[in-house]
Amino acid sequence: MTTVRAIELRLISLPLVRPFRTSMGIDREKECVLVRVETDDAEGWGECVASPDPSYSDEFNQGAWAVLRDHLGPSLLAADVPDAEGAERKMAWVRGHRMAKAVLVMALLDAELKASGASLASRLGAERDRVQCGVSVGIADTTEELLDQVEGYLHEGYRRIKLKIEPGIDVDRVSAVRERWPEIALSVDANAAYSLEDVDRLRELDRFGLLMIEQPLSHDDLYEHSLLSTKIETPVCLDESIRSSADARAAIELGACRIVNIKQGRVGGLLEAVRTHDVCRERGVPVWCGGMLETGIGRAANLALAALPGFTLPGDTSSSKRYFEEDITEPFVMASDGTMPVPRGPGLGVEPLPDRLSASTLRTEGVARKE
Ligand code: NPG
Repeated sequence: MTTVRAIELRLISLPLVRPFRTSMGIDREKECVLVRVETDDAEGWGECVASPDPSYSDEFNQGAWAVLRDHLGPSLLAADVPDAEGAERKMAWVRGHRMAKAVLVMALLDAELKASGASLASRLGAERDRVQCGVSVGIADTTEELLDQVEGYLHEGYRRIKLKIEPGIDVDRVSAVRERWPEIALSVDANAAYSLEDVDRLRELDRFGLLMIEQPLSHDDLYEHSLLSTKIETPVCLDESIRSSADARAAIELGACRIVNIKQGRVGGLLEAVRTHDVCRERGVPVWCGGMLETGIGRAANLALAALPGFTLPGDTSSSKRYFEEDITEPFVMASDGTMPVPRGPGLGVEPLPDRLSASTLRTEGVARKE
């Protein structure tokens, strides 16, 4: 049992090394909410995966800030919280807002584990000490530029290349990459940009031997994905549509996907991410760890999660330098064999560097106790 003494919210912004274009738009910097909690025993950090705008999901930074400050934070502040599962239960009265809940789960787990000396990886049930890394390549202005980027990433050792696609910037680009590198593990991600009317176009991708097509159709339509899955050969992987372990179960039972991307923030936290992993594993469905351009805080959590046994495909867990000139933690570095070590220290195993943190902070606010 511990008491949550203080919760501090912090909005930070870091420039990205290169703009990241997807079918949803272009990100030029990483802006996100960090949370620091203080309990009786220790301090813990969490990173919220929400973006500045609600294009990937219905959550966004200012919304997460408001629900953390006015609802979720006060539910935990000054409360006796037995552990992170207890915190989940105390927050369960708030419907949705999974990314906001997830950041508190992460920060409380970090504090709890720092106090006990255990690593997040061991707490979650990790079985590996290194994970396989893939990289997600944004939509480039030209095919030549895309080929140059892919070449650079392959040279660094990435084990899987994922190409962002959208209607019209798809078959030709994939074809060019496949022609140049016939053997690499290659996948595509549409971020919900297609509809069932595009089935002929999507079928054209079948000839490239892709590992998967990620989230081709609407972010909230399992049924249509189940129909599409019978019409194309490329395995469908779901990302946006899976917001909980129950969603994963429904998607698998409906035949809506054959692979699941797990992002702890999207499903409401690291503990629900483990449940989602378990649901998939029991059904023989491979999972991999998605990425949301995280700083070192969220990256540490992703690496711990990706070390669980059901994560059999390389994740979007790339080196810090693929995103940032300077991260807010010590940078994560992928080895030339395309693997990255899982942090082993207590809790997340990383700390924000004070000068980097203050240089990137846009604003901070403490959660106030409810009268
Ligand atoms: O390497 O962290 C990464 C980026 C991986 O493509 C990636 N993320 O749709 O999964 C996605 C996409 C994303 C990034 C979505 C940021 C939302 C925000």
